Amino acid sequence: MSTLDPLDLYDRRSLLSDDERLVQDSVARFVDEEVLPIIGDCFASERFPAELVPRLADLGLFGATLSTHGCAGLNYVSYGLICEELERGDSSLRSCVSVQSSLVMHCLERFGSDEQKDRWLPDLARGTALGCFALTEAHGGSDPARMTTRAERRGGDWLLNGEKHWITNGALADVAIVWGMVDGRAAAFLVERGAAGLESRTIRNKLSLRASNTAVVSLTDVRVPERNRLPGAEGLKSALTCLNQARFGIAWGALGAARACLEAALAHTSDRVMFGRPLSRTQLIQSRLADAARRLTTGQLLALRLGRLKDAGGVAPAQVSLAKWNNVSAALDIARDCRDILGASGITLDHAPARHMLNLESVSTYEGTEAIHRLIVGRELTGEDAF
Ligand code: TGC
Ligand code: FAD
Repeated sequence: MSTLDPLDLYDRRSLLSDDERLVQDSVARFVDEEVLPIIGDCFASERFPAELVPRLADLGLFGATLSTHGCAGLNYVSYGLICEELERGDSSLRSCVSVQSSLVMHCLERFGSDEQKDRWLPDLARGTALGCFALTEAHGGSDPARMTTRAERRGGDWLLNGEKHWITNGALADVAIVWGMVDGRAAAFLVERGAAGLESRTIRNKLSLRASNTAVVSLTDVRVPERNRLPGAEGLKSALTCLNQARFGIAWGALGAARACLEAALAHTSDRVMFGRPLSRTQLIQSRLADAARRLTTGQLLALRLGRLKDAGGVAPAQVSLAKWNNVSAALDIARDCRDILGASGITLDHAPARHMLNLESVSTYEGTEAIHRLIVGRELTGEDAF
């Protein structure tokens, strides 16, 4: 019999360092012991498992690639593995960590003042504060350059007006990084919980990412002191730089969801007897399982290569886009097929594939839809902007 791991056919694990394997194992254990037992109920009841936030912080998962302010200073491959293991549990937990780490802490580290970093990074790392990143508006998230949120000078302060939609952690956040236009150019502001004129409303009845908080954040004459403007954030380019970080994590994370689905389908087909033999002994089922393994394996190798490039000094945005597009699309295909392979039981929350399948619909939409990533890669190939 073969000794290959069906969920890691090319032994990607042997390409990891001891430290990276340790990170993967500790997050995997956390997911097995503390996430999987509760996540189905959280999804069913539309509840973000806030009780896990201190545990995520204890494990050093917030801002894991930063090396100051109490952060773990891990490499990007480790960050990818963290995202993958968390999303094997549920996309909602990876989302929470993506936003906190890539969109809030990285943004502060990259574009914030020393005072802003000292004020927020330690609390964000400890999980005693949560952050959110408010870029998207209702009229179209794919084209954030057309945002209508405005910041105007009022003496030494700024007055913010606008409305942000679909904001992860929006109703839970202690601090929001809000993007708004100043003289036709995007700028970023730290808006703290409790600021007069700041309101957030949780979006209910989502059929996807039900264990994640998603909110509308509205700002009516919110007064923000100059010291809360991120001095280094200049134009949309700065926001897009943060998106690269989050998209990198998603390219890994989606594979965790895919792995959970394939694992469930392998277990089911070896037990389920149909027409007098296990499903796993039929050609069509094997073909579908092989197809899932092919997609998962190519995604795993692509993610690792992307991570090694990033650790070696950087990746081009189009390289991140191709990986986000490929791996999320592969994961969605795997989740949908594994859901079907489980038959009627596949539509329940007793099995992971339907939950992952529904979550991955959001994962495909946020951080740039598939169309946007195709166009980013197309622009890289042709030099033509076709958005
Ligand atoms: P464009 O003219 O292309 O670029 C403006 C400036 O930015 C530079 N740039 C980038 N820089 C760094 N990284 C990138 N990925 C960059 N892409 C572009 C560019 O060089 C230029 O610089 P400069 O110096 O010339 O000014 O801008 P555009 O307005 O044409 O838009 C391009 C487009 C469509 C690719 C961009 O708008 C886009 O990516 N749209 C998708 C929006 C998106 O992904 N939103 C995500 C919101 S956050 C979210 O979804 C969180 S989900 C959280 C979770 O729960 O996990
Ligand atoms: P649209 O931009 O309206 O796109 C609709 C459709 O048109 C898509 O299929 C798209 O691919 C297609 N399309 C758009 N332009 C073109 C084109 N030029 N050519 C061909 N097709 C095109 N945003 C934040 O700022 N912060 C967050 O924390 C955050 N969290 C989110 C959490 C969830 C659960 C979800 C679902 C979204 C979140 N978002 C967040 C918003 C997300 O980034 C946007 O939903 C996304 O960018 C797409 O924008 P849209 O939904 O307005 O779709």
